[in-house]
Amino acid sequence: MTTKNSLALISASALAGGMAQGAVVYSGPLNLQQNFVASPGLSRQGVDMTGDGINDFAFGYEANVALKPYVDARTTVDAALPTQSGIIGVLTKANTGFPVTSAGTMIDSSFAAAYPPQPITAGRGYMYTADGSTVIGDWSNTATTDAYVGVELALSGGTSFGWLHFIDNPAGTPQTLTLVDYAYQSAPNLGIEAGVIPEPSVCALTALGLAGFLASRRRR
Ligand SMILES: [Ca+2]
Repeated sequence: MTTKNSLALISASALAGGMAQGAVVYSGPLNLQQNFVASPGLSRQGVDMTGDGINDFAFGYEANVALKPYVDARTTVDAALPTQSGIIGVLTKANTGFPVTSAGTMIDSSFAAAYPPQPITAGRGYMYTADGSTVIGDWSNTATTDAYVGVELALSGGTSFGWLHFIDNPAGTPQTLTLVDYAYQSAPNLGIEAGVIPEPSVCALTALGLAGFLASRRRR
C-alpha cells in the first residue's frame, strides 16, 4: 500500500510539474557492509549520498569501539576519510542516540521536531553506546536490528528529508553494520516514508503507455 501511495505522489507530481517536485532520489540496493575491526584499523567508510563525488556521511564504529556503531555527518571525521560535504544532519534523540525507526515511519518536520538534527557541521548519532553511565540510542547491543535513520539534507532549494536503512548485527563475528540503501526527497519540506522507494518504471510505464496509445491511434 505504501508503494502505491508513493507511486501516486510521483505520478501526480510528474503530471503536474514535470517531476519538478516530489521526486524521490533512491540509491538502489547498496548493502555496504562495515565490519568491526579491533584496533589497529579503521572501522568506518564514507558515503556520497548526492552523487557529486563528495562524501556526505560516514558509518561504522567510533574509535574502533564495538559498542559504538554510528553515523557521522561531521565535515571532518578523521584524516583517513575524505572531507564530507556537511549537507546532512542526522535526526537523533537529545543525547545523540538514534531511535529505532521502523519502515513506514514518516520522516518530516514533525519527526525532526521530535528528533532534532545534530548540527550539520558537528553531527553524529549512535545506534547504541553506553558512555559512562548513560545509555545512548535505542538499537539493541545484543540482537540484530533492521531499522532506519532519519536525515535532513540542506539542498539548494531548502531542507529535504530522507532516510538511511541499516542492519546492525552486534552478535556476528565479525560484528557488522550494513547500509542497505537510502532515499531522499529532491524537493524541500516534503515528508518521506522510511523504506518507501520510488518505482523506477513509473516514468517508463507512462511513456510506454503513451507510446502504445499513439500506436493504437496510428493503427486505426
Ligand atoms: Ca555528496
